Amino acid sequence: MELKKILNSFNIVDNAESYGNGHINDTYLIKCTPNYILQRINTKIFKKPDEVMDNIEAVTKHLSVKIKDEGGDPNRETLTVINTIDGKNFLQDGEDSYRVYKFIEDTVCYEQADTDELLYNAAFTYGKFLNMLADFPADKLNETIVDFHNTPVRVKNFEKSVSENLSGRADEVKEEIEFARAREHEAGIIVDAIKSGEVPLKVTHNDTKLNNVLFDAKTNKGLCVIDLDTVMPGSALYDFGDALRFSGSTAAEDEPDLSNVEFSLEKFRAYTQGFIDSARDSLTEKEIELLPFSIKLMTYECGIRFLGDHIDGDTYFKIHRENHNLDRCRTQFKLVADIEKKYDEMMKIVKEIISK
Ligand code: ADP
Ligand code: GN1
Ligand code: MG
Repeated sequence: MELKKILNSFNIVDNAESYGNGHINDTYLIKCTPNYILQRINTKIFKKPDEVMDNIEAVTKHLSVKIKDEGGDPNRETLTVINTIDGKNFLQDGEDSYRVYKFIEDTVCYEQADTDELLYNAAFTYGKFLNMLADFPADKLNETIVDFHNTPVRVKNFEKSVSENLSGRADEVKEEIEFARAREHEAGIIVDAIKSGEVPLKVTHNDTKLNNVLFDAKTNKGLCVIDLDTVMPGSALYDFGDALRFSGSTAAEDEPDLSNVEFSLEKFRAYTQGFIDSARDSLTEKEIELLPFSIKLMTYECGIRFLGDHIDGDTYFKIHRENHNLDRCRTQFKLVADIEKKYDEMMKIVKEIISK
Protein backbone atom coordinates (compact mmCIF):
# COMPACT_ATOMS: atom_id res chain seq x y z
CA MET A 1 0.00 0.00 0.00
CA GLU A 2 1.33 3.46 -0.68
CA LEU A 3 2.43 5.51 2.31
CA LYS A 4 -0.33 8.12 1.93
CA LYS A 5 -2.98 5.39 2.29
CA ILE A 6 -1.17 3.82 5.26
CA LEU A 7 -1.12 7.19 7.01
CA ASN A 8 -4.76 7.80 6.14
CA SER A 9 -5.57 4.55 7.94
CA PHE A 10 -4.29 6.22 11.12
CA ASN A 11 -6.14 9.43 10.24
CA ILE A 12 -2.84 11.21 9.51
CA VAL A 13 -2.24 13.25 6.41
CA ASP A 14 1.33 14.22 5.71
CA ASN A 15 4.85 13.26 4.71
CA ALA A 16 7.35 10.81 6.17
CA GLU A 17 11.14 10.66 6.44
CA SER A 18 13.33 7.75 7.48
CA TYR A 19 14.37 8.03 11.15
CA GLY A 20 16.59 6.47 13.83
CA ASN A 21 19.25 3.77 13.84
CA GLY A 22 17.44 0.55 14.78
CA HIS A 23 18.63 -2.77 13.34
CA ILE A 24 15.18 -4.33 13.05
CA ASN A 25 12.16 -2.18 12.16
CA ASP A 26 11.80 0.58 9.55
CA THR A 27 11.12 3.83 11.37
CA TYR A 28 9.76 7.08 9.89
CA LEU A 29 9.14 10.49 11.35
CA ILE A 30 5.78 11.81 10.19
CA LYS A 31 6.04 15.58 10.15
CA CYS A 32 2.73 17.21 10.89
CA THR A 33 1.07 18.79 13.93
CA PRO A 34 1.63 16.92 16.18
CA ASN A 35 4.45 14.71 14.83
CA TYR A 36 4.23 10.94 14.82
CA ILE A 37 6.49 7.92 14.50
CA LEU A 38 5.46 5.33 11.91
CA GLN A 39 7.10 1.90 11.99
CA ARG A 40 6.94 -1.03 9.68
CA ILE A 41 7.25 -3.96 12.06
CA ASN A 42 9.79 -6.50 10.83
CA THR A 43 7.47 -9.49 10.47
CA LYS A 44 10.28 -11.82 9.38
CA ILE A 45 11.46 -11.44 12.96
CA PHE A 46 8.21 -10.70 14.78
CA LYS A 47 6.03 -13.33 13.17
CA LYS A 48 2.93 -12.42 15.18
CA PRO A 49 2.66 -8.60 15.09
CA ASP A 50 -0.77 -8.77 16.73
CA GLU A 51 0.82 -10.39 19.80
CA VAL A 52 3.62 -7.80 19.83
CA MET A 53 1.10 -4.97 19.71
CA ASP A 54 -1.15 -6.50 22.38
CA ASN A 55 1.90 -6.68 24.67
CA ILE A 56 2.86 -3.08 23.92
CA GLU A 57 -0.66 -1.82 24.45
CA ALA A 58 -0.98 -3.62 27.80
CA VAL A 59 2.48 -2.61 29.02
CA THR A 60 2.15 1.06 28.04
CA LYS A 61 -1.29 1.27 29.68
CA HIS A 62 0.18 -0.17 32.89
CA LEU A 63 3.14 2.23 32.75
CA SER A 64 0.84 5.13 32.04
CA VAL A 65 -1.11 4.55 35.29
CA LYS A 66 2.13 4.26 37.31
CA ILE A 67 3.57 7.43 35.76
CA LYS A 68 0.37 9.38 36.47
CA ASP A 69 0.32 8.11 40.09
CA GLU A 70 3.85 9.40 40.54
CA GLY A 71 2.92 12.81 39.15
CA GLY A 72 4.67 12.28 35.80
CA ASP A 73 3.49 12.91 32.24
CA PRO A 74 2.43 9.65 30.53
CA ASN A 75 2.43 11.37 27.13
CA ARG A 76 6.19 11.82 27.38
CA GLU A 77 7.35 9.12 29.77
CA THR A 78 5.99 6.13 27.89
CA LEU A 79 5.02 5.33 24.31
CA THR A 80 1.46 6.06 23.22
CA VAL A 81 0.02 3.77 20.54
CA ILE A 82 -2.22 5.49 17.96
CA ASN A 83 -5.05 3.29 16.72
CA THR A 84 -6.19 3.01 13.12
CA ILE A 85 -9.53 4.52 12.14
CA ASP A 86 -10.99 1.01 12.66
CA GLY A 87 -9.80 1.01 16.26
CA LYS A 88 -6.93 -1.48 15.75
CA ASN A 89 -3.52 -1.06 17.37
CA PHE A 90 -1.72 -1.73 14.07
CA LEU A 91 -2.43 -1.90 10.36
CA GLN A 92 -2.11 -5.14 8.45
CA ASP A 93 -1.39 -4.54 4.78
CA GLY A 94 -0.79 -7.85 3.02
CA GLU A 95 2.51 -9.12 4.43
CA ASP A 96 3.35 -5.80 6.06
CA SER A 97 2.37 -4.50 9.49
CA TYR A 98 2.52 -0.85 10.49
CA ARG A 99 2.08 0.96 13.80
CA VAL A 100 2.06 4.58 14.85
CA TYR A 101 3.24 6.19 18.10
CA LYS A 102 3.06 9.75 19.33
CA PHE A 103 6.42 11.34 18.57
CA ILE A 104 8.01 12.38 21.86
CA GLU A 105 9.27 15.92 21.32
CA ASP A 106 12.31 17.62 22.82
CA THR A 107 14.24 14.45 23.42
CA VAL A 108 17.72 13.23 22.51
CA CYS A 109 18.65 9.68 21.60
CA TYR A 110 22.32 8.71 22.04
CA GLU A 111 24.33 6.10 20.15
CA GLN A 112 27.21 6.27 22.65
CA ALA A 113 27.52 7.36 26.25
CA ASP A 114 30.24 9.91 26.70
CA THR A 115 29.64 11.03 30.26
CA ASP A 116 29.17 9.20 33.54
CA GLU A 117 26.06 11.27 34.16
CA LEU A 118 24.43 9.93 30.99
CA LEU A 119 25.26 6.34 31.96
CA TYR A 120 23.91 6.84 35.46
CA ASN A 121 20.71 8.32 34.05
CA ALA A 122 20.25 5.54 31.48
CA ALA A 123 20.68 2.89 34.19
CA PHE A 124 18.32 4.67 36.54
CA THR A 125 15.70 4.85 33.77
CA TYR A 126 15.95 1.15 32.89
CA GLY A 127 15.91 0.27 36.61
CA LYS A 128 12.79 2.36 37.14
CA PHE A 129 11.19 0.65 34.12
CA LEU A 130 11.77 -2.74 35.81
CA ASN A 131 10.31 -1.41 39.06
CA MET A 132 7.18 -0.09 37.36
CA LEU A 133 6.60 -3.47 35.68
CA ALA A 134 7.29 -5.51 38.84
CA ASP A 135 3.54 -5.97 39.46
CA PHE A 136 2.57 -6.48 35.80
CA PRO A 137 1.02 -9.95 35.38
CA ALA A 138 3.74 -11.75 33.39
CA ASP A 139 1.35 -14.50 32.26
CA LYS A 140 -0.58 -11.87 30.24
CA LEU A 141 2.46 -11.32 27.99
CA ASN A 142 3.03 -13.14 24.72
CA GLU A 143 6.54 -14.44 24.12
CA THR A 144 7.25 -12.38 21.01
CA ILE A 145 10.56 -14.12 20.25
CA VAL A 146 10.85 -17.50 21.91
CA ASP A 147 14.14 -18.15 23.78
CA PHE A 148 15.30 -14.59 23.06
CA HIS A 149 18.01 -14.62 25.75
CA ASN A 150 18.30 -18.37 26.13
CA THR A 151 22.03 -18.42 25.43
CA PRO A 152 22.37 -22.24 25.09
CA VAL A 153 19.67 -22.12 22.38
CA ARG A 154 21.56 -19.22 20.75
CA VAL A 155 24.70 -21.42 20.78
CA LYS A 156 22.77 -24.25 19.09
CA ASN A 157 21.49 -21.87 16.41
CA PHE A 158 25.02 -20.54 15.93
CA GLU A 159 26.39 -24.07 15.46
CA LYS A 160 23.62 -24.72 12.94
CA SER A 161 24.66 -21.61 11.00
CA VAL A 162 28.29 -22.80 11.01
CA SER A 163 27.43 -26.28 9.78
CA GLU A 164 24.98 -25.08 7.10
CA ASN A 165 27.39 -22.30 6.03
CA LEU A 166 24.79 -20.79 3.69
CA SER A 167 27.01 -17.88 2.61
CA GLY A 168 30.16 -19.98 2.28
CA ARG A 169 31.92 -17.53 4.65
CA ALA A 170 32.60 -19.94 7.54
CA ASP A 171 36.16 -20.68 6.39
CA GLU A 172 37.03 -16.97 6.53
CA VAL A 173 35.99 -16.62 10.18
CA LYS A 174 37.64 -19.66 11.76
CA GLU A 175 39.29 -17.55 14.46
CA GLU A 176 35.96 -16.05 15.54
CA ILE A 177 34.28 -19.48 15.51
CA GLU A 178 37.08 -20.81 17.76
CA PHE A 179 36.65 -17.86 20.12
CA ALA A 180 32.93 -18.59 20.38
CA ARG A 181 33.41 -22.32 20.91
CA ALA A 182 35.95 -21.84 23.69
CA ARG A 183 33.22 -20.15 25.76
CA GLU A 184 30.17 -22.29 24.95
CA HIS A 185 30.45 -24.06 28.31
CA GLU A 186 29.43 -20.86 30.14
CA ALA A 187 26.30 -20.25 28.07
CA GLY A 188 23.88 -21.90 30.54
CA ILE A 189 24.82 -20.03 33.73
CA ILE A 190 21.91 -17.57 33.79
CA VAL A 191 19.19 -19.88 32.43
CA ASP A 192 20.30 -22.51 34.97
CA ALA A 193 20.08 -19.97 37.80
CA ILE A 194 16.56 -19.10 36.62
CA LYS A 195 15.61 -22.81 36.52
CA SER A 196 16.94 -23.38 40.04
CA GLY A 197 15.01 -20.36 41.33
CA GLU A 198 18.13 -18.44 42.41
CA VAL A 199 17.39 -15.78 39.84
CA PRO A 200 13.72 -14.70 39.61
CA LEU A 201 11.81 -14.32 36.35
CA LYS A 202 10.58 -10.75 35.95
CA VAL A 203 8.98 -8.68 33.23
CA THR A 204 12.02 -7.23 31.48
CA HIS A 205 12.81 -5.13 28.42
CA ASN A 206 15.44 -7.44 26.92
CA ASP A 207 16.93 -4.93 24.46
CA THR A 208 18.40 -2.23 26.66
CA LYS A 209 20.67 -0.44 24.21
CA LEU A 210 21.34 3.20 24.99
CA ASN A 211 19.39 4.22 21.88
CA ASN A 212 16.25 2.62 23.30
CA VAL A 213 15.99 5.40 25.90
CA LEU A 214 14.89 8.91 25.01
CA PHE A 215 16.54 11.59 27.17
CA ASP A 216 14.90 14.91 28.00
CA ALA A 217 16.66 17.52 25.86
CA LYS A 218 16.46 20.13 28.63
CA THR A 219 17.47 18.13 31.71
CA ASN A 220 19.37 15.25 30.03
CA LYS A 221 17.56 12.89 32.41
CA GLY A 222 16.30 9.56 31.03
CA LEU A 223 12.68 10.17 30.06
CA CYS A 224 11.14 7.28 28.16
CA VAL A 225 12.04 3.65 27.47
CA ILE A 226 11.11 2.77 23.88
CA ASP A 227 11.43 -0.26 21.55
CA LEU A 228 9.07 -2.43 23.58
CA ASP A 229 8.82 -5.31 21.07
CA THR A 230 10.76 -7.68 23.30
CA VAL A 231 9.18 -6.86 26.67
CA MET A 232 8.68 -10.38 28.01
CA PRO A 233 9.39 -12.47 31.08
CA GLY A 234 13.17 -12.51 31.51
CA SER A 235 15.88 -11.64 34.00
CA ALA A 236 17.01 -8.26 35.31
CA LEU A 237 20.47 -9.61 34.42
CA TYR A 238 19.53 -9.56 30.73
CA ASP A 239 18.64 -5.87 30.99
CA PHE A 240 21.74 -4.96 32.98
CA GLY A 241 24.11 -7.09 30.89
CA ASP A 242 22.79 -6.01 27.51
CA ALA A 243 22.88 -2.33 28.47
CA LEU A 244 26.58 -2.50 29.43
CA ARG A 245 27.39 -4.63 26.39
CA PHE A 246 26.47 -1.54 24.39
CA SER A 247 27.14 1.39 26.71
CA GLY A 248 30.24 0.03 28.48
CA SER A 249 32.28 0.03 25.29
CA THR A 250 34.67 2.84 24.44
CA ALA A 251 33.53 2.60 20.79
CA ALA A 252 30.48 2.01 18.64
CA GLU A 253 29.01 -1.48 18.27
CA ASP A 254 30.31 -1.61 14.68
CA GLU A 255 33.70 0.10 15.16
CA PRO A 256 35.99 -1.42 12.49
CA ASP A 257 39.24 -0.45 14.29
CA LEU A 258 39.43 -2.83 17.23
CA SER A 259 42.22 -0.85 18.86
CA ASN A 260 39.48 1.66 19.80
CA VAL A 261 37.34 -0.98 21.50
CA GLU A 262 37.68 -1.57 25.23
CA PHE A 263 35.35 -2.29 28.11
CA SER A 264 35.46 0.82 30.27
CA LEU A 265 35.49 0.28 34.03
CA GLU A 266 34.54 3.91 34.50
CA LYS A 267 31.41 3.47 32.39
CA PHE A 268 30.73 0.22 34.21
CA ARG A 269 30.91 1.95 37.59
CA ALA A 270 28.59 4.79 36.54
CA TYR A 271 25.96 2.48 35.03
CA THR A 272 26.10 0.01 37.91
CA GLN A 273 25.65 2.82 40.43
CA GLY A 274 22.52 4.04 38.60
CA PHE A 275 21.10 0.54 38.29
CA ILE A 276 21.72 -0.33 41.95
CA ASP A 277 20.28 3.03 43.08
CA SER A 278 17.04 2.34 41.24
CA ALA A 279 16.63 -1.45 41.37
CA ARG A 280 18.54 -2.48 44.49
CA ASP A 281 15.52 -3.46 46.62
CA SER A 282 14.35 -5.96 44.04
CA LEU A 283 17.73 -7.62 43.37
CA THR A 284 18.60 -10.94 45.04
CA GLU A 285 22.10 -11.80 46.25
CA LYS A 286 22.60 -14.16 43.31
CA GLU A 287 21.59 -11.46 40.85
CA ILE A 288 24.08 -9.04 42.39
CA GLU A 289 26.82 -11.69 42.26
CA LEU A 290 26.08 -12.31 38.57
CA LEU A 291 26.01 -8.65 37.47
CA PRO A 292 29.53 -8.65 35.93
CA PHE A 293 29.00 -12.11 34.40
CA SER A 294 25.73 -10.98 32.79
CA ILE A 295 27.64 -8.37 30.75
CA LYS A 296 30.07 -10.98 29.49
CA LEU A 297 27.25 -13.37 28.63
CA MET A 298 25.04 -10.81 26.86
CA THR A 299 28.06 -9.57 24.89
CA TYR A 300 29.03 -13.12 23.96
CA GLU A 301 25.43 -13.92 22.97
CA CYS A 302 25.17 -10.85 20.77
CA GLY A 303 28.57 -11.66 19.25
CA ILE A 304 27.51 -15.16 18.22
CA ARG A 305 24.23 -13.76 16.84
CA PHE A 306 26.16 -11.28 14.64
CA LEU A 307 28.62 -13.99 13.57
CA GLY A 308 25.80 -16.46 12.86
CA ASP A 309 24.04 -13.83 10.76
CA HIS A 310 27.25 -13.08 8.85
CA ILE A 311 27.59 -16.80 8.08
CA ASP A 312 23.88 -17.05 7.17
CA GLY A 313 24.37 -14.24 4.63
CA ASP A 314 22.99 -11.26 6.63
CA THR A 315 19.34 -12.19 6.84
CA TYR A 316 18.46 -10.86 10.33
CA PHE A 317 20.21 -7.59 11.28
CA LYS A 318 20.10 -4.66 8.84
CA ILE A 319 23.56 -4.09 7.36
CA HIS A 320 24.88 -0.90 5.79
CA ARG A 321 28.25 -2.09 4.45
CA GLU A 322 30.13 -5.23 3.50
CA ASN A 323 31.06 -7.43 6.50
CA HIS A 324 29.02 -5.21 8.80
CA ASN A 325 27.87 -8.12 10.96
CA LEU A 326 31.45 -9.43 11.11
CA ASP A 327 32.68 -6.03 12.35
CA ARG A 328 29.90 -6.06 14.94
CA CYS A 329 30.85 -9.59 16.03
CA ARG A 330 34.51 -8.60 16.40
CA THR A 331 33.73 -5.66 18.69
CA GLN A 332 31.63 -7.96 20.87
CA PHE A 333 34.37 -10.59 21.11
CA LYS A 334 37.01 -7.95 21.85
CA LEU A 335 34.78 -6.74 24.69
CA VAL A 336 34.29 -10.30 26.01
CA ALA A 337 38.07 -10.79 26.13
CA ASP A 338 38.54 -7.44 27.87
CA ILE A 339 35.79 -8.22 30.41
CA GLU A 340 37.56 -11.50 31.19
CA LYS A 341 40.72 -9.53 32.00
CA LYS A 342 38.89 -6.95 34.10
CA TYR A 343 36.52 -9.38 35.82
CA ASP A 344 38.03 -9.26 39.33
CA GLU A 345 38.07 -5.49 39.23
CA MET A 346 34.40 -5.48 38.18
CA MET A 347 33.46 -7.74 41.12
CA LYS A 348 35.31 -5.34 43.42
CA ILE A 349 33.42 -2.34 42.05
CA VAL A 350 30.06 -4.07 42.58
CA LYS A 351 31.02 -4.84 46.21
CA GLU A 352 32.06 -1.23 46.80
CA ILE A 353 28.77 0.10 45.39
CA ILE A 354 26.65 -2.38 47.34
CA SER A 355 28.39 -1.72 50.65
CA LYS A 356 27.98 2.08 50.45
P1 ADP B 1 14.24 -0.62 16.27
O1 ADP B 1 13.45 -1.76 16.83
O2 ADP B 1 14.47 -0.77 14.81
O3 ADP B 1 15.50 -0.38 17.06
P2 ADP B 1 13.05 1.67 17.66
O4 ADP B 1 11.65 1.47 18.16
O5 ADP B 1 14.13 1.59 18.68
O6 ADP B 1 13.32 0.70 16.41
O7 ADP B 1 13.09 3.10 16.96
C1 ADP B 1 14.23 3.56 16.24
C2 ADP B 1 14.59 4.99 16.66
O8 ADP B 1 13.50 5.89 16.41
C3 ADP B 1 14.88 5.16 18.16
O9 ADP B 1 16.21 4.84 18.48
C4 ADP B 1 14.54 6.63 18.38
O10 ADP B 1 15.61 7.46 17.95
C5 ADP B 1 13.38 6.88 17.43
N1 ADP B 1 12.04 6.77 18.07
C6 ADP B 1 11.28 5.65 18.16
N2 ADP B 1 10.09 5.90 18.75
C7 ADP B 1 10.08 7.22 19.04
C8 ADP B 1 9.10 8.14 19.64
N3 ADP B 1 7.90 7.69 20.02
N4 ADP B 1 9.43 9.44 19.77
C9 ADP B 1 10.66 9.90 19.35
N5 ADP B 1 11.60 9.11 18.77
C10 ADP B 1 11.33 7.80 18.62
C1 GN1 C 1 18.56 -5.39 17.77
O1 GN1 C 1 16.05 -3.36 17.53
P1 GN1 C 1 17.38 -2.96 18.04
O2 GN1 C 1 18.27 -2.35 17.02
O3 GN1 C 1 17.19 -2.10 19.29
C2 GN1 C 1 18.16 -6.73 18.38
C3 GN1 C 1 18.82 -6.88 19.76
C4 GN1 C 1 20.33 -6.80 19.61
C5 GN1 C 1 20.68 -5.47 18.95
C6 GN1 C 1 22.15 -5.37 18.68
C7 GN1 C 1 14.58 -7.88 18.22
O4 GN1 C 1 18.08 -4.32 18.58
O5 GN1 C 1 18.49 -8.15 20.31
O6 GN1 C 1 20.96 -6.89 20.87
O7 GN1 C 1 19.98 -5.31 17.69
N1 GN1 C 1 16.71 -6.81 18.50
C8 GN1 C 1 16.06 -7.93 18.11
O8 GN1 C 1 22.45 -4.06 18.36
O9 GN1 C 1 16.64 -8.94 17.71
MG1 MG D 1 15.79 0.30 18.98
